[in-house]
Amino acid sequence: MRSIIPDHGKTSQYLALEEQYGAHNYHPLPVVLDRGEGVFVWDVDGKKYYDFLSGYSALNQGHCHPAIVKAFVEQAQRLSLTSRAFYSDQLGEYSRYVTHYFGYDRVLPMNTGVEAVETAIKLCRKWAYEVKGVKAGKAVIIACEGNFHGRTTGVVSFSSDPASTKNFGPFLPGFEVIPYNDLDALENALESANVAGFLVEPIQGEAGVIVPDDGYLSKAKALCKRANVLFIADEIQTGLSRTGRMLACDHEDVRPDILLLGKALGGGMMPVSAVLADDEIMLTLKPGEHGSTYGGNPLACKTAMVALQVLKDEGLSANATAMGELLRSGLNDLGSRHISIVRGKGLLNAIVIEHSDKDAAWRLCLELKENGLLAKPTHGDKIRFAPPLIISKEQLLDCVQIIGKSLSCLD
Ligand code: IF1
Repeated sequence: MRSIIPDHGKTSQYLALEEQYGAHNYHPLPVVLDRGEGVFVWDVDGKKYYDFLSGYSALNQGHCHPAIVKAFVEQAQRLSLTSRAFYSDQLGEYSRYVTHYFGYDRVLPMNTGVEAVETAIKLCRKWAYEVKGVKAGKAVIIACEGNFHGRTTGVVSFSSDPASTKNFGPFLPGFEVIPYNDLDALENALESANVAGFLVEPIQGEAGVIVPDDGYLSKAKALCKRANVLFIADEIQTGLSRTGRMLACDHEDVRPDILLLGKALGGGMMPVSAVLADDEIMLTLKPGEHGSTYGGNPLACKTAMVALQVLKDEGLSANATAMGELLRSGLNDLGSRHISIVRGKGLLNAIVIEHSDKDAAWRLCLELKENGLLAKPTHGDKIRFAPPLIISKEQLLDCVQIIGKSLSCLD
């Protein structure tokens, strides 16, 4: 067990409970949180931390945002779920709001991010057979090496990460995986008439915040358009102001044929995801062909509308841009020999740790925790730095100081 269980009374009691009664599908940092507010969280022993993970970018608006909580509580006390067997007063309002917000004809509401990805796969295949004219059962969707689109068996079918695939087969056919950020590979893959879609993260999050070359997204979209293939952007992590624009695709003025949103769409309150597309694609789905018990529930609709409005009202894209530049320059100015790369866009960033000890990134995260900042390694030597987008300049500089101080534990 790599983590060092602290000897705080309460903390170790909670760690023991999860150790004994929970599945061991995660290896969390040994900290037990019981309160969140804005960029801060507190543990059960009353210690305060900066949250530099933001619930994997589900907390772009910060913890327990007052306006989002208010809307959530009011709706929860009024009507939380109707199922789609009946209409609700919130779904129509939300559908108009979110389609106008992003400029699409229609929205299909789901809950988790991976459900939005699975929905997009079905929608893309449906469109391929009924509009493009691909031979029945032959549709192919192109994905990228290093992708992360969720954890269902269908979606891990095109994962290149052994931790996501080992002993979970057999897998869903109909996918071709090509190198990320490689337009020649995409052009070659698009030569087949059976290709229905290209599913891509504008920045690969789990892979360690891999930012593709400028122009990759716009050229990829042009190649897809020329091949009559749907460009499907997974903006579940990169969207909603996280990279300094409302969508990461906006950096290159790319309009996805199918847009996937999740995480912060729920304002950190509950899972809310969405698939957005125009009529030609979305109306291929007929009643009874797809759905979900909670998809489009009134509580999610109300919460998502306020979560989206907060992004605009509080100028979170601009703040993510400014604070991201400050963070990357601050980290580079530390001049630490332990940091080999600082990369990211907006407030989706990562550092790569250079050290002989393979557990160095983990040890650094333990030291950061002791110094009041929570972050966690991804894929061993990378640490994602993704605070809530509401973070102030003073708070950001305080965090850079904490990171600088903590790096000495690797000397
Ligand atoms: C875990 C990180 C991973 C996502 C993109 C779809 C989904 C995700 C681009 C699925 C989810 C989460 C899942 C969580 C860790 C976190 C994550 F990059 F954000 F850190 F794994 F890559 N598309 N990402 O990032 O959304 O079904 O989870 O709502 O599984 O450990 P979901």
